[in-house]
Amino acid sequence: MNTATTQDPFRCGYIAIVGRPNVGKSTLMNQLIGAKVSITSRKAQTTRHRITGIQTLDDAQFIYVDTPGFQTRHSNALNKTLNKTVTNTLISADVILFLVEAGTFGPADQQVVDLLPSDVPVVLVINKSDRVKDKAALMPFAQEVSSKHNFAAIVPVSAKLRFQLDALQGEIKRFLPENEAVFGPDDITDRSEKFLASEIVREKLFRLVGDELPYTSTVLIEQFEQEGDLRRIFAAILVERDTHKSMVIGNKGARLKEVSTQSRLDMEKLFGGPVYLEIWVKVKSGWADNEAGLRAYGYE
Ligand SMILES: Nc1nc2c(ncn2[C@@H]2O[C@H](COP(=O)(O)OP(=O)(O)OP(=O)(O)O)[C@@H](O)[C@H]2O)c(=O)[nH]1
Ligand SMILES: [Mg+2]
Repeated sequence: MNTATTQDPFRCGYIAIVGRPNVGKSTLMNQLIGAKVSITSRKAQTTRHRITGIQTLDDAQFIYVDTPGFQTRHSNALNKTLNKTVTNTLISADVILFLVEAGTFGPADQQVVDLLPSDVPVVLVINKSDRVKDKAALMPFAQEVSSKHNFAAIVPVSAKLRFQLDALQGEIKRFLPENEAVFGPDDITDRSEKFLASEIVREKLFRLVGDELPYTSTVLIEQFEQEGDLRRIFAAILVERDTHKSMVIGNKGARLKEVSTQSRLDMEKLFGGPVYLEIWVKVKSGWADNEAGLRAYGYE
């Protein structure tokens, strides 16, 4: 814990986390705030919404905003919506974290650089540095990427191993404006438990069902009730076709059971109490094809 003195004005601001898909944006946010509010997986398009993660210290409040990976194909309604979420988040940021993967900078990264405003401090975060055996190779890579934009700071990190996250936090804090706290000291997100529950089930779906399951599968919480400590949650996994339904259910229901068990354990950890969870699989096609369908499933 930092000890605030009267010389230290309180700082509070919004920190946008942007980058191409799969660079580790959500992993980084969760590690920075010390709680898992944003889902992660090795598949691209894991994050589909703007997700806030809050950390409050004695002298500062960090309001991180995790965003979907910027999609290079803009052709369908879902991708357009995801990219709009990224650009809208950039508009209201006090600080921007631009993430790249150590050793890799391609056209998909450049497209995100092209979105960066020139009047907001941008920290270049070189993630997954644990994967680079020869640390000396990070220097020329950092130099190459730093020529693409006028970055306020450059920090190599490993979100997964928590390497250099304190250094990153220190850099961010320097750029936070002097402001009162926006959220309470114990808040970790502005998202509802119902929303977080649907995201947890979607994460297990992404992680436990094979790559053949189309990205248009989604999760809807049909009922969320609290009785004392116990949360009763009824969720529906929506898939495009009957064949996808059997993929999710698995042999004798084994896969759905695993999705359900792992989801429940994560929910109990995040909500801090017992959860009763029932999950059904339903066929519903075409929801991601148009804006009305997207809005119906909570896309902004
Ligand atoms: N080795 C290593 N893997 C990491 C690190 N950070 C994240 N990953 C892995 O990278 C994959 C993607 O992580 P996410 O946090 O979901 O990435 P994202 O940028 O949020 O992805 P989208 O939301 O799909 O854009 C996961 O398998 C993570 O475990 C890291 O520092 N080192
Ligand atoms: Mg993500």
